[in-house]
Amino acid sequence: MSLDKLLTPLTIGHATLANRLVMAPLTRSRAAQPGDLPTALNTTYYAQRASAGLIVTEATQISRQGQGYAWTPGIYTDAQEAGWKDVVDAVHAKGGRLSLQLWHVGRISHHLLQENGQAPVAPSAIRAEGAKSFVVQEDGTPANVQTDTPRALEADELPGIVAAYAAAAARAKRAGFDFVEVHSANGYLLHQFLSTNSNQRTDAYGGNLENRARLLLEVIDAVVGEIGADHVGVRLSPNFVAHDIQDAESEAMATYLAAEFAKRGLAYLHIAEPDWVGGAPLSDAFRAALRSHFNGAIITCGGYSAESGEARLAGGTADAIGYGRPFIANPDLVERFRRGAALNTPDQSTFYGGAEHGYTDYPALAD
Ligand code: 8OZ
Repeated sequence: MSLDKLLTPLTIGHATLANRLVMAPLTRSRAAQPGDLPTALNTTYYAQRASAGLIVTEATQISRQGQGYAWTPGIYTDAQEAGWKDVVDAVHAKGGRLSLQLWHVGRISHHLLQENGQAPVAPSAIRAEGAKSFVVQEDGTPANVQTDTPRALEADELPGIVAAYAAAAARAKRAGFDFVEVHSANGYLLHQFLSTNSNQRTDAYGGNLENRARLLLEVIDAVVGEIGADHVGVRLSPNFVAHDIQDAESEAMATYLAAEFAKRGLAYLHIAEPDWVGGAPLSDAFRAALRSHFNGAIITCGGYSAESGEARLAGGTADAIGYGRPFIANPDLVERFRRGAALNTPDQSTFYGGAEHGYTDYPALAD
């Protein structure tokens, strides 16, 4: 089958991508310790995948408070920024583009990851039942553990969280990223504010749809103020059901937000589709509603093949397709799609943690 759409350039915000394959954000848990630093190995991994139209980096915490898993990288120290600059320079040298995904996990965390062993923070003091953090325990052994009961954020703490996103965006700009992507999906802090069951606040940040959206929009405005709307994307996951998120209003929220993002001129909206974690598949009517409310580029992500991605683009409700697992196992995924070549199979046992194996040693096609 010809991939006329997937292999066509796309202008998003200020930049033109060489094709419409987006490398999805993928947590790989290989940052250097201490300091949660991007490394030369991370640079090699991203540079191997530079032929993607756009690389969205692994989720990157904007603060120590925003961390929920050991060994994920940050973007709040000078050394982290320097590590990311090396990643950006290597990808740019190969003609690629990158978006840094800005992350605060909220309640999906554990006191062993927090400063002074404090409780994690969230809109309300409601534990995410069944959700796991990844920690290094006091005896030095790593483990997946039930997340802690969070402490509800005071209203006067929220400006500090907004400022941490803005500071992270400023660092991303200095490191040379083409975009930042505000992670408001998958049950993390901003999604916890959006969702009816995780946000039980009675102040201006809860109680109705507009109030639940307020923190995200304040974050977006602060990030836009720092780097410009044409450098900013955002990720949402309507119908997402993991991390103890249950929200009958998630489609209405996404549609409302799409219009708010359009008013602000954001570069792109990235949708994490629910089917791979469970949750009702997105309907065509909902996809069309997002399209009609948002005038920037729409990236959609979740279990696509070359063929189903091409068909989605042909259907007109998305401009680019996010590929996750295929990019883990195929650094040259774009070339493989172009040639109709077979794909390497990803090895789940090496997704998180470790070193080169399962990270930078997947073979590219022979020339
Ligand atoms: C897998 C493992 C840890 C984190 C997400 C940042 O789902 C993640 C994540 C995925 O957005």
